[in-house]
Amino acid sequence: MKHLYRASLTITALLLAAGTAAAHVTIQPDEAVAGSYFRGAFSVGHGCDGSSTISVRVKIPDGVLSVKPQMKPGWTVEIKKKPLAAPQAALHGKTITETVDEVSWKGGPLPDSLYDTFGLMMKLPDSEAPLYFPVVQECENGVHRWIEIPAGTQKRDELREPAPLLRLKPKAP
Ligand SMILES: [Cu+2]
Repeated sequence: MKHLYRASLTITALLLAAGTAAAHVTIQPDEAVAGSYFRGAFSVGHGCDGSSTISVRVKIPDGVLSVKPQMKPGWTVEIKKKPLAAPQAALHGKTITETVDEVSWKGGPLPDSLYDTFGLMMKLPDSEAPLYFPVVQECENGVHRWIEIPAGTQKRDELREPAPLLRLKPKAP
């Protein structure tokens, strides 16, 4: 009986952790093929201690190119660019010398009682290293900095404000 009770406690704790983690800012889908053109969305599952979200700012990791944010009625989109180390080939025979460094959506407000998603289209790097997209979520009162990246053997669900993670899988041979 004791074992059963302990097992149910563990399962409950795991479910709670999963549920809470899912309510953080995450990217969906959270897995993609390396080197592919990918469309994902940052899901904002809650505000800051009950306060409404008024801005979502996403830092684009190095190696991600051809970034295009989703247009969202009621939100203005700001795109900041950074120079590339070397010119790169892009779609339709174009060559690019700069790429998107940061995207921010301002507006709303998005109440704590509702969720919303903020989409991005992008070209993923060929390497299969996981990609972290640090996000700063500003609210009418308060801020969440989803910018923590696990160091060494640290687990992601040990972090208080983990950065959204996109896992990359190899291209099909
Ligand atoms: Cu959360």
